[in-house]
Amino acid sequence: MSNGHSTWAPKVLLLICLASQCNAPKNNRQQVSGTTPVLLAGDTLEVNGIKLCWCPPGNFIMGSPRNEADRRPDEDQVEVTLTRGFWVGKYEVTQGQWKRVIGKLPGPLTADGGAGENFPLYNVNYAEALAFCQRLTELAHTSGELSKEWHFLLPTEAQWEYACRAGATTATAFGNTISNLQANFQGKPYNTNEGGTALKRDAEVGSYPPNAWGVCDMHGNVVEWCLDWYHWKLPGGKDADLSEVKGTMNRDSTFSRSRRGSAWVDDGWVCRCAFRQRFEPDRRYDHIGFRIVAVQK
Ligand SMILES: [Ca+2]
Repeated sequence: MSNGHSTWAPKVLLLICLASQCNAPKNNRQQVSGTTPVLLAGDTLEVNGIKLCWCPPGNFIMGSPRNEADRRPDEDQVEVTLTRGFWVGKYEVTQGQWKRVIGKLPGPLTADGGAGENFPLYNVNYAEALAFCQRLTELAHTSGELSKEWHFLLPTEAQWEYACRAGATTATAFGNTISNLQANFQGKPYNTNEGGTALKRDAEVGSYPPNAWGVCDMHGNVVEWCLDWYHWKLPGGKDADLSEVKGTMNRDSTFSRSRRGSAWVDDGWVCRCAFRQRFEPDRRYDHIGFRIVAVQK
């Protein structure tokens, strides 16, 4: 996709301001009237050294069709409209970015999880991930890199799946198959005998090909926290946001947040765009991290 817009900060601010003035077109383009720039899906932006990809407003079918191999019953399809475009992290948040924005890592590093500036952050709970978003927002407002009408957050499940699919209606962003040539998971590839080698540990972010909108590692590497509470039924409709609505209760009467995207410990079928998991928000694990979005307030 076009990466024609530079990451030069004043231009970035201009683009964000322009985006905030737009209505939702039906195609994958964010049109701005007159001679002003046009934001295209996959256009890039960099804030505080963190690369982001543009996800235009649009409609999509969230979840999986009944005939998709290995689907689960909490993936029944719904139609979703996202009326406003948003920026999504090109990569999972890295350990280096965490150190720069927050300081001390939130949890221990492990041998399998990996250590290094470009490895994804993990062993982070939901509140800590949100605190990162809040601090990054403060820094970006102060530096002028982000308009005050925008802020960083975790993606809703709808935003996550929209960015993962990048226009694809297939089981994965790469078609109805996925292998270790395309994503970091272990175990059987999905719907293919294609090879590749499972690392059986984390990889540096961006070690695998991006999807059509330039976003990397939506399939595999670390699972990613979403903003929403987990609801058995997918939220459909306009700008679905279940971050304030507690959903399906766990057996022990607790509630879970949603997490998406599979990890280096998972089989290939878990990499499907529609695959969903839950996790109690105060817990942490060495294969669960997050990625950010920038959205209008
Ligand atoms: Ca991931």
